[in-house]
Amino acid sequence: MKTPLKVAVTGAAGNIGYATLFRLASGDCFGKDQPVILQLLEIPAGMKALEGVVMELFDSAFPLLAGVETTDDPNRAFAGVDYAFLIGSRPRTKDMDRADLIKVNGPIFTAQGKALNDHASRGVKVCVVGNPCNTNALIAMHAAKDLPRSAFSAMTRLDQNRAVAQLAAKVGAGAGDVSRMVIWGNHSDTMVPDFSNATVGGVPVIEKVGRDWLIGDFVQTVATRGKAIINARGASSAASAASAAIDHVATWHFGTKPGEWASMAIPSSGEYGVPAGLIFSYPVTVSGGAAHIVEGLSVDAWTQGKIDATTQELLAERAAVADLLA
Ligand code: NAX
Repeated sequence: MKTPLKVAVTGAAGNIGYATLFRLASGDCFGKDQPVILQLLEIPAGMKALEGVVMELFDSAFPLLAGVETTDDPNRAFAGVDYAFLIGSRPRTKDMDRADLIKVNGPIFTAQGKALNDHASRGVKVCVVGNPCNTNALIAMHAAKDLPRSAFSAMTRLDQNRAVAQLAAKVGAGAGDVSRMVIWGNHSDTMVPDFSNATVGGVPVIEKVGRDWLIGDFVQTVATRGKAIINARGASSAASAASAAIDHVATWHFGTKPGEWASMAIPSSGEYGVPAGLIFSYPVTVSGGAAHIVEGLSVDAWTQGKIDATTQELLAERAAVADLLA
């Protein structure tokens, strides 16, 4: 039996946390032979609900679940962890704009970045889901002075998965037939779904469905899918967000398949003209636990214009939290 991996999940009693835990415990993320110890963080008000979640985990009798701990103290939640899913944060309410959201959630990620710095495994890998996830990852990374910057990422995999599903449905293929469909930039309305290298069954999607649909309905549908789900379900995406978080971390753990790309928001070193230091979603390959930005792609003017806009948004978000990055 392998040594259990220690996995922290914050906001563990929330909607996405709830959906993530059962996938982790069943081996969907780290493999069907890899035990896990779950270290679950909630705020004090969430601890009672978390007790119920833990009862359900127990009742599922998962063979791979080697332990569950719950706490409202980030220092305990992150003790020795190999992976951390930072999901918990305050959701945006009707009276809040994005700037308000950044202000209320930023300090959470300063505290959690410090706790990761002081207590996590030196090889920890952190996936930030809580919004605004790129900028929250930036804040946590700055607070974790002793961890490598490469320990931090934010999730744009849900946007990628949504795009893949739309393409597959349009051509009547399976999601597994779609390759190299990637997202650039921020996880927000300014995200850039980049279909220019995407293929279905090895054929470029542009040939299959035409550019007009791609730059029109397709991009619009992907960018506004979150709102469409809220309108239909009366609640924001949860199971699909959890599934994307599992995909993101599984790719980080196992690597990309030969020829495959994934989307991960990771610290920029200036690639494709993006200011260094921003947490920016790029097409990546992953091997040996390290994400490598796919370099040398030619970016057309339409895509570049959108990359510039999403970059400007991330710069504005960074400016709004400058006090947390000192
Ligand atoms: P919920 O409100 O259902 O759950 C959030 C949970 O976090 C609650 O249980 C709350 O008690 C807990 N929490 C709050 N502050 C905390 C803290 N300081 N430490 C630990 N736990 C804390 O929200 P949910 O639907 O689960 O969404 C969670 C986050 O994911 C939100 O910020 C949401 O905007 C974001 N999303 C990100 C997505 C992405 O693609 N990156 C997509 C889905 C989702 O919108």
